[in-house]
Amino acid sequence: PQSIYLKDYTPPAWLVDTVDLHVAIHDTHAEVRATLACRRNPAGPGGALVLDGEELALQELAIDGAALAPFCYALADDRLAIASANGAPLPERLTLATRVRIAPDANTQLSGLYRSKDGYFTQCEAQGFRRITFYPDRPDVMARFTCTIEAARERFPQLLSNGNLVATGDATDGRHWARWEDPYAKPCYLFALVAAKLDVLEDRFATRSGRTVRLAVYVEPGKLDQCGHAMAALKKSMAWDERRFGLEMDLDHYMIVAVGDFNMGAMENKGLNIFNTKYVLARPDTATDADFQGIDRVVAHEYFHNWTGNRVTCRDWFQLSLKEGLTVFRDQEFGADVHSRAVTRIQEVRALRVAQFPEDAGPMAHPIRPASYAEINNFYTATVYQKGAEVVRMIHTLIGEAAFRRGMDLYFARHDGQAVTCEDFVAAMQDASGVDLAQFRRWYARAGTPHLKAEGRYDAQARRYTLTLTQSLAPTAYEKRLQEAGLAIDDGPLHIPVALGLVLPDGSDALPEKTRVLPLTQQSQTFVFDGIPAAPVASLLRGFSAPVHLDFAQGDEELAHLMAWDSDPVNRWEAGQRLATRILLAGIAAGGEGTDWIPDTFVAAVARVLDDGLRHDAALAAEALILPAEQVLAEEMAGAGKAIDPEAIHRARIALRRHLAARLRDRFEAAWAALAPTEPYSPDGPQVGRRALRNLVLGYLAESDAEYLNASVMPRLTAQCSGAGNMTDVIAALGTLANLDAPERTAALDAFHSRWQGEALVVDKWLQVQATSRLPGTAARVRELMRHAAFDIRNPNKVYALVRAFCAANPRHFHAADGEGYRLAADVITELQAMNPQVAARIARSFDRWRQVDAARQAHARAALERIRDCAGLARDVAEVVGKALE
Ligand code: BAL
Ligand code: ZN
Repeated sequence: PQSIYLKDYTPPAWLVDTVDLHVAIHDTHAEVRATLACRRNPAGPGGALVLDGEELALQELAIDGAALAPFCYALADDRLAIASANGAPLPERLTLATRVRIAPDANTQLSGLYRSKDGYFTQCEAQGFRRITFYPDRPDVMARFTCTIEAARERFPQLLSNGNLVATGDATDGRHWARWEDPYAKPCYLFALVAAKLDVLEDRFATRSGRTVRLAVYVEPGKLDQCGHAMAALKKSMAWDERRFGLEMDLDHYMIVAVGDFNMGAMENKGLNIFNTKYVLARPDTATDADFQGIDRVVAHEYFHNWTGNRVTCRDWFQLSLKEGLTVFRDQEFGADVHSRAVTRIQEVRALRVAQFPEDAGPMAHPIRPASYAEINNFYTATVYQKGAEVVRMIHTLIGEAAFRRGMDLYFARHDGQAVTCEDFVAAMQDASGVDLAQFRRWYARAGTPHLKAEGRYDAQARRYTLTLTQSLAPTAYEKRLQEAGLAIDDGPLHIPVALGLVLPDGSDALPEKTRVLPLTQQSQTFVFDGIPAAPVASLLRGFSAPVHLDFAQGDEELAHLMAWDSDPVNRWEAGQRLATRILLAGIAAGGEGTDWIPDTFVAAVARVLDDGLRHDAALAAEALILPAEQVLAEEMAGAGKAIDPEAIHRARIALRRHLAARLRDRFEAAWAALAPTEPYSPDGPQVGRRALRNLVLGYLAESDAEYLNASVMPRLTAQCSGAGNMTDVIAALGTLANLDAPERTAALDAFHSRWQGEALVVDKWLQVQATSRLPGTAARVRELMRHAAFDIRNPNKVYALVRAFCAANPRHFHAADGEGYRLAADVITELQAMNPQVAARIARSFDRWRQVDAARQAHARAALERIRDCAGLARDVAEVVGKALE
């Protein structure tokens, strides 16, 4: 597919000041009338009035009240270009009126206006509005919207859009209408409309300036008992944004609508967020602790977009990380403040390693502000979001909290109501802090994960520690492509904040400020620390201060010292991960066979972490006892230039778990008993950590020999599946059972399905635990489940729960030596791409690392990719992903 380039950006030729929409929903179609007050942009390139439009049946077209003769305009599949007004040149200001028909019931892409169950919903980011009406569909065209919705009253009692409800009324034939007016100019990607029968939970929030905002969470009838947590999260987010950033809600209404068919997690439409049900509905018996926390974070994220995204938006889609990286940073900070800062950070680092580092090393590698793309929907990625947040975090680290806040204030003072670039954000941070961020800007333009090599030396006589840091960043597929297109690459060194601590033999910090941020700006730089009384163990990148690969030759003893003493909890965790990774790589080299490669010191360290967790922080211990993921180990192999061996990785990881289970059984049993719940379930506070650790321990115990497993562990697993009152414990046990080849497995899965078949989100969990099972035959079971009544390929959540879980979270089966995993993925992608290209393209990303597996697997993967590539009428989304994979 054709790429578009950031360098080709030109301002819009025409601007739109106001939009008056009238959307009438009928049984067979919807009719959309749009009246746009347009004016020529004095800063634009001139020329015709070009409007985007897809799958719109044009009924009427008029300028300033006069119908346009066909010779005045050209209508193509994706646009309408108006060159003149019935022979006269277009006036500088004009009113354009269009009437189109659309078919929301046939809209399986879930972009634009579509039907879900019995209601109608919209998703306009990035380019869905052009599927509703003709419009210059680009974020730098900002207009004030009025929207009137008309539909049958009985079937669609709620008619919602952005802003304030200004009028309602009855129409003929049992129909009614509602008119909404949004006082803020916005890009059309923030437009939203809902016509449905929904229950509503209402509340109020008093802003600190004394205004009252009406809050409403709309859900499918009968689900009101599942939306209290989302409402509480919304109120917490509003209070937090006032406290931390001085940002208040600016509308009288703030509505969240939950819908079961949704491509993304949620959408920040102005005043009318539309959410995937997954991030709204929760009750202790239906949702896990992770679900509750996911709701907190996504509700906060969408709310925070009201300022970072809506009040100040993106000039073009290359700037997507301007709003997404910044808003993820904000929701991360919210998570850190309302939950545990350390645990939140550890989970972010883990997610970055599992998803973003592989992306940065694969065929779809791109910087947080890409210079080109073929399909913008493919760039809602871990890089734009998570690495984008890391880049914002690095600015925060370099300039400090107070200057960061001043930078935010300046950003809003300068750009409120504008569509701007990443450069504008960095400029505000630089100007407010006085810190030169010129070199830092390279983070926006370079793809790939930098390597940071560290070498430390201690001179006892001089009481001096010397640290030499060297950075390197090899070109990725992205840079090669840019070069082929004749575009320059700025490959100078990056500005990397390296947060360092020096941990003394007694465990204390040698530096008076404990942690010092070293600004690494050269390719290689030496830092000297005087007055260090004894040989320290360096703790580098505390808090994961930069998204890099660290290459630092520290011995097992040193890592064990950091695990025990580092004052930074993230680096205590990190030391454990590095030690475990080293051991597992040795195990992988041994084919995952035997246990000679497991040192006793590691077993002792695990025991210590467990004891510590029981005494202090169970949540941190639970994080520490999760071994590095198979995907992370795969990246380690690839980084060392070896072919990824998914079987050996899997075997080694299980062998280590079994060894720990055997050696530490008594400790695990004691922990299981000590962590028994003592109070009624709540998804907050220390309980979450205790449950996480207890379930983790149960998972280890389930790795015991058959005799102990059957006699002692299986009864607890089955009892927990059927008897626990909360989904966290139920699903932990069911997930463990799903890995066991035992009759109890089938019974538990069947019982779970019977109990929960009416709750779509819980059924997703049932699909997911089966898709991620270790057991042989999992691919066949996934195929069987695709034919089960519980599965629906048109529902993204079902595809994510079953197919994406299999492809992305079950590496051993996805990369099966016989190619069955790849064939399964190709079968789904070829079927799905015609219905929902966005979701199909996400599944296609599972092939990102196909060139890193062995030759036999590569042959199977290539065959699958070529089959997708050759599929008739292949959607652009999938064509870009597969095309880049095969380059
Ligand atoms: N803007 C798309 C959904 C989100 O990132 O909030
Ligand atoms: Zn977002």
